[in-house]
Amino acid sequence: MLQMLLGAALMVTTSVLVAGAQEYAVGVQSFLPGIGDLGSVDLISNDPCRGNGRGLDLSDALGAPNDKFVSIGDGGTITLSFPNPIEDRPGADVRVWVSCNVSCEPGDVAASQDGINFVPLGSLATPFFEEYDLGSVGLPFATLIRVHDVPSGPCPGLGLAVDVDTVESLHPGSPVSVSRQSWAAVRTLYQ
Ligand SMILES: [Ca+2]
Ligand SMILES: [Ca+2]
Repeated sequence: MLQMLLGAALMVTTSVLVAGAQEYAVGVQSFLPGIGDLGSVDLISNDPCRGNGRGLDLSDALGAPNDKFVSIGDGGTITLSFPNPIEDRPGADVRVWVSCNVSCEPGDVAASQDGINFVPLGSLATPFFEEYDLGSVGLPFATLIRVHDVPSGPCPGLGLAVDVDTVESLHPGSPVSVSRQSWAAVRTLYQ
């Protein structure tokens, strides 16, 4: 039994050492569309910032950044899920990718571990992407990231709703998190 436990401890150490690369949002956990400026957008040019609107396709907010955006509607909210929990490690842990027009249609970002309680991470108004640190708000990990559009942006006529390209997990937790939880559970049983 003890040897098995030591083996588990060694597995945890190995997993920490080989922790993986970035991951991107893979699912829409919930979507509450706002009213106005709702749909998908293909970027034409960053200079000047221009896009072509089309029908709403929520998959445009998933995967690697590709200049295809979901404009979530004025006052809308989209919550995205990931293959693995996002862990707090040194520096920023979450990168939210948005359009060049976000300063005219700002939003805010929050993180959740359970889909019920969301902790604000900060505002979203910097073109292309903005980064957030889970540790700065006391979260050791998060499983969901929510982007909320601040209603009625500061540039009337130039777009109302934040355009979400994707959300990136800079510090995917698995298999580290699973190993840690398993080890903690085993150790509790052993004691
Ligand atoms: Ca961090
Ligand atoms: Ca996209």
